[in-house]
Amino acid sequence: MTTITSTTLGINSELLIEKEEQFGAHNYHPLPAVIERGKGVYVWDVEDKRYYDFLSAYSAVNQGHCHPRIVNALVEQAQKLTLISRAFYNSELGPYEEYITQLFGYDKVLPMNTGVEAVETALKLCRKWAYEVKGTPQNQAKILFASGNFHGRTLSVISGSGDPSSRNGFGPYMPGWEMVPYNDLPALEKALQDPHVAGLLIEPIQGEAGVVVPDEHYLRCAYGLCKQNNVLFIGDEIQTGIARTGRMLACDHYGVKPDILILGKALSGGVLPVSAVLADDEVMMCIRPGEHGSTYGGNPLACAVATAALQVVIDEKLAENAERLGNLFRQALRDLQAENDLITLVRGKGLLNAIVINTDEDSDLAWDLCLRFRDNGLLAKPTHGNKIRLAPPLVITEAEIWDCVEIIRKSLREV
Ligand code: IF1
Repeated sequence: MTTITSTTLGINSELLIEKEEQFGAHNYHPLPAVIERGKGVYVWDVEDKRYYDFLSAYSAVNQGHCHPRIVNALVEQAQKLTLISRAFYNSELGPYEEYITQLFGYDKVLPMNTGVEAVETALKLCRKWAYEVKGTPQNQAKILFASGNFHGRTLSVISGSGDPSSRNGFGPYMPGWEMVPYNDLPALEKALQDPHVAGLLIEPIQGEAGVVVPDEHYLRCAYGLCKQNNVLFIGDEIQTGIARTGRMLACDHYGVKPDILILGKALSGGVLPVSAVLADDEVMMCIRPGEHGSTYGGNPLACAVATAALQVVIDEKLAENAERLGNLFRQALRDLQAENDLITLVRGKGLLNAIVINTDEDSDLAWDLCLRFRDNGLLAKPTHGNKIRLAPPLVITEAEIWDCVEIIRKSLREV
C-alpha cells in the first residue's frame, strides 16, 4: 500500500484523515484529499485548494455539485414533509411516478434508495415473473450475470460477482445466479438454452471493470437473444444512465429498451440515495402488497429531489453536452497517448471514460499519477490498479475540458 505523502496536503487534512483511520472501518482506501464543499465541476478541500472532480461520486453528481435547483427542491420539501412511509399515500409520489415512467417509457416504477437495493428489487421481480408468467418450476429460476460485473455489495449481489475482493470470505452464496462472459454472444446463446434462465442482468458499459464498452452489436443482439428465449433483459444503468454516456440511457445508443431498467446515483444528483426500478405491467404487477418495500423508498423528499434532478438533466441538455465534450475529450486523451507511452488505451462513451496505464494491476503507477493529478488540481481514482476513470460532472464546459487536458498532460510528464 502506498504511504500518504504529499507536498500539498495541509495539517487539517492530515488530522481528518487520521480520524477516519482511527474511528472508521477500513473498508476503503481513499486518495488523500479531504473535501469540504463543492459547486458544479469544482470541489474544495479543507485547506481551500480547488480541484476539478473527475469522479463525480461515481457518476452520482452528473448535474454538478450542489446544483441550486436540486438543493432548492431538497430544502423546500424538507420544510414540508420528509417521510411518511408507504403506509399512507403522499403528495409527491404519484406526480413523480407519472413523470419518471413517462420520461423513460414504462408502465410503472418501484422506488427504492440505494443502487444495490434497486438491483435486488429487479432480481426479485425477475424471479417472481419467472414463476408467475414464464412458468418456471418453483425455486428453479436462474439469472445470468456478466463476467466483470459490478452491481453492489449485498450478499445476494456479490454472489453473482467474479471479483475476489468483493466476494471472498462472505459465503455461502445465493444459488440461482450463473456467470456468462461479457461481450460474448455465442456464450450467451449457449447459456440461454437452459429453459430455467429467466433474466440477464447487465451493465451496458461496465464501470467498475474500467469502463468496458462492448462491441457495437453486442447489446442489441443480446437483447434479441433474450427475446427469442423469453428471458428478461435487465439493464443496470445506475452508473451509465441519466446522460452520463451522451444519451439519457447508455442502452439508447444501441436501440435497446430493457425489460427491467435500474436507475440510481444521478437520479438524485448526489443529494440523497434515490434509486428506481422501471418495468411494464406484465413484470411489475407480479409483486403485490406486502411482498416488497422499504421504509424510505418513495419518500416525498426523494421524489421532489429526483424530479428536479431529472429536469436539470433535460433543461440543461446534459446528454448533448456529454456527447459533444466526450468526443473532444477522448480525442485529446488519444493525442496524449500518442505523445506519451504511459497510456496504453483510452476508452469510453460520452463523459464516462478511462485510461489504461502501461503497468500491471499491482503497480503503484496509476495511484501515483492520481496523486499528481490531485496536486495539479484534479481528482480521479484508479480502479483495478492500472485504470483511471475520468468522469467529470456533465455541466463541465469546453474551456474547462481543455484546462483539464493540460493538467493531465503536465501530470503525465511529472510522474
Ligand atoms: C462503492 C465501483 C462505480 C454500480 C452499478 C449498482 C451499484 C453500483 C453499475 C450499487 C455502484 C459504486 C459503488 C461505490 C463504487 C462504485 C463503483 F467502482 F465500485 F464499481 F461506480 F464504478 N450498479 N457503484 O456502479 O449502487 O448501492 O452503491 O448505490 O464505494 O462501493 P449503490
